[in-house]
Amino acid sequence: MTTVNYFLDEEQQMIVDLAKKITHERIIPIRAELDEREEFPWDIMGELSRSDLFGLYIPVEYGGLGKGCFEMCLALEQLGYGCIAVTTTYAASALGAYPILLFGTDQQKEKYLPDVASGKKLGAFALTEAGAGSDAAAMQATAVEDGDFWVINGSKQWITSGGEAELYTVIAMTDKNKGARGASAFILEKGDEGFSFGKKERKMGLRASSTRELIFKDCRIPKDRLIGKRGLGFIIAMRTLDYARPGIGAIGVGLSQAALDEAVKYAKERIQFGQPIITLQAIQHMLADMATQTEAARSLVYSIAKTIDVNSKDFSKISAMAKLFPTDTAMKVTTDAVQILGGYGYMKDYPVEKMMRDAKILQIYEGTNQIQRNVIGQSLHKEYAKNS
Ligand code: COS
Repeated sequence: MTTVNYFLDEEQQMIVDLAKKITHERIIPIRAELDEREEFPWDIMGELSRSDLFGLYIPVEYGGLGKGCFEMCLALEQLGYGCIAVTTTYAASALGAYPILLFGTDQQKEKYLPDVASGKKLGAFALTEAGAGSDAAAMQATAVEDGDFWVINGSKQWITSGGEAELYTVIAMTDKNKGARGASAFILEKGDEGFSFGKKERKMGLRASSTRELIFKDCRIPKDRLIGKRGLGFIIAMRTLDYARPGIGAIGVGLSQAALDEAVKYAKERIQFGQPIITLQAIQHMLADMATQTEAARSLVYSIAKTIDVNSKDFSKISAMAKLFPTDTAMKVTTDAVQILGGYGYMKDYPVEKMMRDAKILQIYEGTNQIQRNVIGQSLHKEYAKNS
């Protein structure tokens, strides 16, 4: 049987094999329990840390492996096959570190990146607020200069790894009347005075990942915690999301593949009308669409991630595509997997109900899929205006 060959080199294949091993040996056996107990996956984070995967995208001089967006996507796909709550915890650490990696000073990189690369410290990214989701520029948290310090006030909502992470990239307004140009990015450390956490959210899916509010009350941090320049915060946040979104697509590919595999396995075993249901054309057509869409999503993520690694200039549009299609696909494929398993699929005895609950967040976080369509649409508008 021929499968699509993506011609991975030796190192890339090693990354895939390593992440696959962790998924099958460490994640799949306990994912239902973690989900049920809403338990943060510290043991698995330890395993990822020992296997050097936390440093995949971090340059060698800061203790990482110096790989790119493509290798990150390969790892995220394999881990996403096992459990996207665990994988999101891993990915969120990168999201927290990207602003420092992309815009930080040498001192900031030296101080913070080695601990993220080793997995000793988890990172987190804080942009969203209660009243500022898709409209990120509507944020209300403020940072005011006071001598050698910045004083931060306000809150951030639904922050992945909130309370568990040690490092937080926080976007706050430094010049409220300047809109998106009035935001700045800061590094916050767990334990900073005036920085606390709200209650742990209870969620439909992604239950092993911790989601919390961050609360800042006259939180004073040294001046050197500013990332990049004052006023660059919104752009830093958008560039960070540009880098991270293909990874969310890759998680969607892994989840789709897992749901497809479960559906095929079940359809071969389930006897109705005297035959395995995989012999029924109605089921075959569903599986054919699920397989084709999953492969299309994988091809899209891989080719876009490779493009980003080679040409890292203006890639908002393709990055949004790499998030949009695979995550809509994951929602569809997991829903169809539940349908194929029927009553069994709706029960917790099979993994597909968790997969379907988990899939929903992929269409919402790191920019809703409506926002991805906006980003793509606005890029097209600009491109065609330029070319006409
Ligand atoms: N890279 C660099 N700069 C960018 C950018 C990007 N990807 N996207 C926007 N900008 C710049 C714009 O060029 C503009 O700069 P100027 O002031 O120099 O013109 C500035 O940022 C504001 O851009 P825009 O006017 O498009 O901002 P909006 O407030 O209309 O924001 C979007 C629109 C869709 C870009 C934004 O609100 C968004 O992405 N929302 C989703 C947020 C999100 O993903 N939340 C999840 C949080 S993480 S779980």
